[in-house]
Amino acid sequence: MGERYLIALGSNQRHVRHGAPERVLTAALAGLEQAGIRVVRTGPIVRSAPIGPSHRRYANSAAVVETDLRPDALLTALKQIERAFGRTQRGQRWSSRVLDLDIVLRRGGAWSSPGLTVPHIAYRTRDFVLAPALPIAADWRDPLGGGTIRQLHRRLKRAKAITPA
Ligand code: A4P
Ligand code: MG
Repeated sequence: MGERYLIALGSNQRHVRHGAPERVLTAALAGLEQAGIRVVRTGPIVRSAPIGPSHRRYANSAAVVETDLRPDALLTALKQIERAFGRTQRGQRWSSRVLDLDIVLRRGGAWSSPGLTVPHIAYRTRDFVLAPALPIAADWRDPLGGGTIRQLHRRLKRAKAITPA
């Protein structure tokens, strides 16, 4: 049947119609459904300071989705939704964005093709990905040996307790 994926959602810019980043994320979940991507579970919305050059705070969340789309086709669909939300900035990596949709994990295992790497290369050390994913995908296992979301989250908390960010 369908494939399951863990998607990370991020926003640190208002949308002309939807408004604040939190509302952008809620609207993005509806956008996924409209694109035929079934949202099975959604995590909480967390707020955090930006990593990288942007100065605006982020709202982040996570969703488990089910779809027949293979990873490349899913990425294309996610980029279409980002564009529909007016994400136009290109060139500067980590710049402010209305909506960022990343594929964090795929239930069926790792995936690598030009332009797409799953698991997402940076998710293991990002609290703004792991914290919203914890209530909905705690037992999902990193196919490259990184452990479960629960273990990754615990490890990150421990590391932070030793070396404050
Ligand atoms: N790409 C490769 N693998 C993937 C994947 N698993 N999921 C490629 C999605 N895309 C993937 O992404 C650049 C290219 O990565 C895509 O075209 C795709 O082919 P992008 O979304 O266009 O650009 P980006 O997001 O600016 O770059 P990047 O490197 O993905 O940045 P990140 O890692 O997404 O980080 N701070 C807080 N607090 N919260 C955030 O959400 N996000 C970022 C962006 C920085 N700081 C943040 C946050
Ligand atoms: Mg991205």
